[in-house]
Amino acid sequence: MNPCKSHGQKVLIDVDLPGSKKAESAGPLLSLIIPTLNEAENIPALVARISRTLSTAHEIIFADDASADGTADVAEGLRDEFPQVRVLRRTEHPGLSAAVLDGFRAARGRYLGVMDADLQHDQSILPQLVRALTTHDVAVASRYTPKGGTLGWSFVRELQSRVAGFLSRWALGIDIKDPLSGYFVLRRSAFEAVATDVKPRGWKILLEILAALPGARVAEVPFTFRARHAGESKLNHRVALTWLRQLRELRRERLQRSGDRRRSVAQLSDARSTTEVVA
Ligand SMILES: Nc1nc2c(ncn2[C@@H]2O[C@H](COP(=O)(O)OP(=O)(O)O)[C@@H](O)[C@H]2O)c(=O)[nH]1
Ligand SMILES: [Mg+2]
Repeated sequence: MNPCKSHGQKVLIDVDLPGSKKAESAGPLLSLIIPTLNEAENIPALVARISRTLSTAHEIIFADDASADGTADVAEGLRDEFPQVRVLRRTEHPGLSAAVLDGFRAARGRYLGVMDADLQHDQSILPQLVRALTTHDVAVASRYTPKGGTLGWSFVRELQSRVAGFLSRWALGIDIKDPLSGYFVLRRSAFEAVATDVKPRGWKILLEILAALPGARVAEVPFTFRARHAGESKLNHRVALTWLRQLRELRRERLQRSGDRRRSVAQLSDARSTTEVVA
């Protein structure tokens, strides 16, 4: 273990490579958390695709908010064929970020990941994301790297997304190209170092994690964001407003922290995250 300090928070960088004996012996390498709200039609195909793609030991944890369409039952039904599937039936504190955090807490893997249920997130880059964690703390599936993209979006939708990305970078003081991605993996040790700082505000849990890990080494892996397979998007104006509030609070907290830092003569480093595109 090689403890790195960033902004007074300890980030433990462990060096076991995926596939090594030690890595495999302690449970699955990767715990993939999939938050779900009415995704019953999507998850059989999703689980089959993930299982075909990942050769490393993994578990798939559905964090479901009492979906009316029986998503949790459908997921349970997959366990005979795919024993790596687990289901969290959530009854309190509904919400995407809260569901992801519950999934992280239930996870047994050394790496934690988040992916949407609707097949918009290309599972074929999962091995690349996992590999990136041998040298980085966080690996983000990115739509806005040169080889990434979005399929079937209107000009206005793409513009909204890019403006939202720009505002997020500004609020957090980071230069990650796709800070609003809902598809990412990170080392459990990195999450555990900041778990108490990560709040389940709104939808954008990656923003919370990046804000809490200002010295993190972040890799971005390009992918093409596809059209939703079945069902409906839950993104709405309320979600957008919550995101704006989240940004305001994250920026205020960041400025507060940097004010505290300036006042502290003991502060030795002013770590900023380092970002690298891994194509
Ligand atoms: N547990 C949980 N999952 C949610 C909630 N809202 C959305 N999701 C899931 O989060 C993922 C992203 O939502 P989606 O509607 O696809 O958003 P979009 O891709 O921005 O249109 C999907 O897997 C949804 O089922 C929620 O309130 N609770
Ligand atoms: Mg979606």
